[in-house]
Amino acid sequence: MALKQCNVLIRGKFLPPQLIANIENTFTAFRLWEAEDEAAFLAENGAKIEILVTSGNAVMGASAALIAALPNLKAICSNGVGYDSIDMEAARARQIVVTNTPEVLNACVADLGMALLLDVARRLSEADRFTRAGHWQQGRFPLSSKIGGKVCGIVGLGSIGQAVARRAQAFDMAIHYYNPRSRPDVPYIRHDTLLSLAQQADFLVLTLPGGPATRQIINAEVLAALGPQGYLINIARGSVVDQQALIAALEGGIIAGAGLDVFEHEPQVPAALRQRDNVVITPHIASSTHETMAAMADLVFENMLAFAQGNAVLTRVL
Ligand code: 8YV
Repeated sequence: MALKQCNVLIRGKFLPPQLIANIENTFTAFRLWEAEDEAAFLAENGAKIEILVTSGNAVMGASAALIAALPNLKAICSNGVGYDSIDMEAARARQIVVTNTPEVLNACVADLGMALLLDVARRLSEADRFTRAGHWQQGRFPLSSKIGGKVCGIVGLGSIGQAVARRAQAFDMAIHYYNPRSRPDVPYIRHDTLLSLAQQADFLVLTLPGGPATRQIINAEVLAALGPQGYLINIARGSVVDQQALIAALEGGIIAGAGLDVFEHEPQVPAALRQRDNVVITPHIASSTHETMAAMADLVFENMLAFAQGNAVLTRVL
C-alpha cells in the first residue's frame, strides 16, 4: 500500500511532536483533538481510518466507543507500555492489531521510582520547601529515614520491576517481591501473597500492569500491613490503588508516606494528597525524558510503518 493512502487518526495532542510530524509527513493523518465536534468528525471520517495512534495514558487510550466509530480500523499503535486504557476486548473481537512500547522506557521509569523513594524517605521536596521559605534560620530540619538496609518490596517483577530492583540494590536495600509467577532467574526473595510482602516491606514499589485484574489491589488491608514506618511508591497506574484508602492511611498515620506519579482520575490530584508534606507528587512523568520519549516515538512509528507495509509489527500485544 502506498503509505500516503493509508489514513491514520491521531488521538491526542500530547503525543510527541516528532511522532506527529513523522506521521503527517508519511501517512494521511487526521487530528482528532482539533475536531470541534468529535462525534460529527467521526461520523464523517471514521470509516476511512485504518490506523489509530494513541497513548497508554488514561486520558487517551482507545475506548470501545471510539473503536466502534472506526469500522475499518486495523491497527492501534500506542505510545506507552501499559495498554489498560485500550479496550482489548473490542480490539480482539475485530482482530485489530495492537502495539505498545515496552523495554525502551524501563530505565527512566525505574529512575523515577527511585527518585520518589529517595525523595519521600529523605524528605527532599519538604526540605526544599523549608529552605526556600527561610525556616532554616529558625532551626534545623527534622530527621528523615535511611534507605540502606531497608526492604524494597516490589509488586510486579517485570522488566520495570527488575530495573527498580537493580537500582535499589545499589542503595544497599534488600529486595523482596510479589509476582503472580515465580521468577527463578532472579536472586530476590519472593512472597506468596501481597499481604506478606507488604508486612515485610519498608517501601512498597508498584510496577505492575493496570486493568481489571489489578484494580485497587492496594487496599486498606495492604496499607495497614505496610505499617506506620512504611512508604508506598506508585509508578504503575492509579487504578491499582484504592485512593480513598490511601488518603485515610496517610491521614491516620497508618503508613509513613507516599511517592506518587499516577492517580485514579488523572490529571486530578485530590487536595487531601496535595496538601500533605509526607506525599511526593509528580504528574505522570516517569517515561518523560527527551531520550525515552524519542525512543518510544520511534518505536510507535516503526510499528506503524511495518503494519502499513504488510510486515510483522515489532512490539505486538494483540
Ligand atoms: C504514558 C505510561 O503512556 O508507558 C506507559 O504505560 O504510562 C507512560 O509512558 C505516557 O503518557 C506516554 O505519553
